[in-house]
Amino acid sequence: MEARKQPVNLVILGLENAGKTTLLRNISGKEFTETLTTIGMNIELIKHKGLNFQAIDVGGQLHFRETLWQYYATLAKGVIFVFDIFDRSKFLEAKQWFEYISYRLSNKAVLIFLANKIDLKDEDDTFLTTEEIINMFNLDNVSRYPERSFRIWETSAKTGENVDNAISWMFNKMVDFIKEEASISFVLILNQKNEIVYKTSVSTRTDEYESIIKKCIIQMKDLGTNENMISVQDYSANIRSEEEFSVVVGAKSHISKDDLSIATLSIIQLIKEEFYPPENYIEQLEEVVNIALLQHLNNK
Ligand code: G3D
Ligand code: MG
Repeated sequence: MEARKQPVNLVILGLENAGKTTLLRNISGKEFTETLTTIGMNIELIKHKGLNFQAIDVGGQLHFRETLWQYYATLAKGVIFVFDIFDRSKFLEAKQWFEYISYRLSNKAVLIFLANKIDLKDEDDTFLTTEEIINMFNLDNVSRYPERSFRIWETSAKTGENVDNAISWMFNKMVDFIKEEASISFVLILNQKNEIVYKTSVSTRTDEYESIIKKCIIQMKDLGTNENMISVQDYSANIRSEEEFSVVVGAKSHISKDDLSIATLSIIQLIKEEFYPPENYIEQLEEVVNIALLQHLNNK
């Protein structure tokens, strides 16, 4: 299936005529690079800010498309559901698709609902109000999902009204999730005397286990090992001890040990290359750590 070759980041869904193609054009400011029609449905792709946006017409019979939707729902980092606020007649069909997708979406995916074509409100008063849409689509329920980031936006894909706001909101939520996933909870740098010369703690107080870590470093020196992975409370900490200094990186335990280990190593390397011994560079250590972590995350 051709569509599978494309990394899925952001999926734009909605019935035909909802405004997806117009939205893509608005986001990218141009025509799209590629259109796939191989699987009996129209898929349009653009790349924007390093993300792949795919617009797909939903509709027709659900069970024909089950596999495909399973695939999108598990991989998408964000879903934009577009609904034409004048399309009362197809509201039930749209609702069926919206529910199908929102229930299967990963908890960490960001979901936005675009109540689209608001520029036509002045000419025609048959539109569904946002309140009606929230009730009819049960949107209050969706936003109550644990961890779910969800919001409804009133947009005009044609004039661009609110499109930037909606997309930016979604981007920011996605970046938050990515950061959180890769999140490092604390970093400690210790000098030769095993004194802490730098510490940053994002989400936790480290003083409770600083003594555990220090003891561990002493043990490591006795044993002649220079790397160790320990668990303290619900954190994993990777300790690397060089001759003259040590670096400790801690994260919530669900993070892969390899990732943690590479993060620690990146900091060690940067210190060795340019900021050695670290106690002479106290002012710069914050930046050293950030640069090292960023490089590490970029290489992932
Ligand atoms: P789709 O890709 O979801 O099928 P399209 O929908 O983007 O092709 O849009 C369907 C029609 O609705 C198009 O009309 C498009 O111009 C119009 N449209 C989409 N979004 C808006 C909007 O926000 N406001 C208004 N007024 N029209 C919109 P045409 O006539 O070009 O086929
Ligand atoms: Mg289209």
